[in-house]
Amino acid sequence: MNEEPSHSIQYTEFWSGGTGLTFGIEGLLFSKKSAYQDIQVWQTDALGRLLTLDGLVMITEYDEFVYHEMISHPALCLHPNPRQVLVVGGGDGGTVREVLRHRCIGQVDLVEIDQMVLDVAREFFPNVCSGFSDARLRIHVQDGVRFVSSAPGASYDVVIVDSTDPVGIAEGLFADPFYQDCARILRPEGVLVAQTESPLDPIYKDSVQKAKRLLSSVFPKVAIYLACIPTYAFGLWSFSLGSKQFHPVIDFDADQATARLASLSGKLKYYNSAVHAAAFALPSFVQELVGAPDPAQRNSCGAPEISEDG
Ligand code: AG3
Repeated sequence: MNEEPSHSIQYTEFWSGGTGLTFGIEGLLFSKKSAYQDIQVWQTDALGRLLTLDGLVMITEYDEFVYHEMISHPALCLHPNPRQVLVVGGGDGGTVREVLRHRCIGQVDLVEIDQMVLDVAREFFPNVCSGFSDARLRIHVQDGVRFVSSAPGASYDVVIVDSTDPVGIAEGLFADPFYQDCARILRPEGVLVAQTESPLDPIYKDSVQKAKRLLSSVFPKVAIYLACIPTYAFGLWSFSLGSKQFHPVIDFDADQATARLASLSGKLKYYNSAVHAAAFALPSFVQELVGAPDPAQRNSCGAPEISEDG
């Protein structure tokens, strides 16, 4: 047994197979059942505040920057001139905060199904939802699948899907009709990015595979990228990017991205143009799961290839 100082309260997110991540807890700040899910806010001993939905970690103040920067900036920096952005899910506001750092963005639509998540963010996570007062933001309390199915064609430059795990209310956000609609509402240079779980997760690693397959039938360029998010199940997290025109590695203009990043409001802590290229380099077990990257991408990364048959 590992002898750690005993904390009188602990919170554990149970992963699969009796594994999990335990937080020492100072106190429970909020606990309510909304129309959609159980919502809790915890004050942890070491990682700031923690938001859980149905018992699953959504954000900690400690590492939310990694996830929110990485779900936003790769797509925004790939697009030559993003103006209108749709964020599906992400009611805590972290993704929107990152999108709004780009001064070229004229309008962001945030579609969150659960009003209580927005309220909890306002009350307990002011540094995460700091974009909520930005005049460029419109908040829609609505089901994301329905919003996207009724949105006009070619009306967004970037769509970001910041969902919970692919069960219950988020299931429709990992499915073909939703991706088809996302492609329809994106303009010809449009880029979609979705959080797609951990490739190390024995149960949810299928989500990465499925996202790659479904997006490939809708977008001409599809690539998976990774970031380490220590408080999410199994730590190594995947994002799936579908693009109509620009390949996220081959067509990525690092100088343009660096110039764009220099003009952001606020300072990033994780993403930069070197991280962009690195994030798309896939470990061999992930290549076996989702297929090897485009050969031109491999060359431009200088990454060693693994053979298609493993
Ligand atoms: N969205 C991704 C949550 C997935 C976490 N899964 C888990 N802990 N098992 C979080 C919303 C952040 N804006």
